[in-house]
Amino acid sequence: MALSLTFFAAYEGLLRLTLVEGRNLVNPDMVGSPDIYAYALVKGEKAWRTKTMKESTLDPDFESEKHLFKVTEDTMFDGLKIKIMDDDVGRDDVVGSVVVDLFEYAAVATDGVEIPRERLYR
Ligand SMILES: [Ca+2]
Ligand SMILES: [Ca+2]
Repeated sequence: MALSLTFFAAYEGLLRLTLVEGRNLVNPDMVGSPDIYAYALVKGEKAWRTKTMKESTLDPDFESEKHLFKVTEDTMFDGLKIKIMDDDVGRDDVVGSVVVDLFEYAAVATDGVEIPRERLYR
């Protein structure tokens, strides 16, 4: 009898996202400052939206708002999508968005993940 066994680590579990702050964001409006809120999504899970900041700002402090997402091996590949939005009457503007590759952070707790402004695309 011959056999082969290969162990693959399963990337499945709970992902805790803590939103800390945004700094020096690109203003989607010609005048004034945007009314920032954030929106995060893992495929197959209900999207999560923060409250809109009380004051208009390009340097939002998210006060470490937290949310848990269930991640499966399938949805792991799609990553964590985060959008920073400007609350408007009618259609909201996108301030910036990013897809975070979850494999980079699999199985370890990672604090202080910086996403440079250049990586936020609109
Ligand atoms: Ca706007
Ligand atoms: Ca607005």
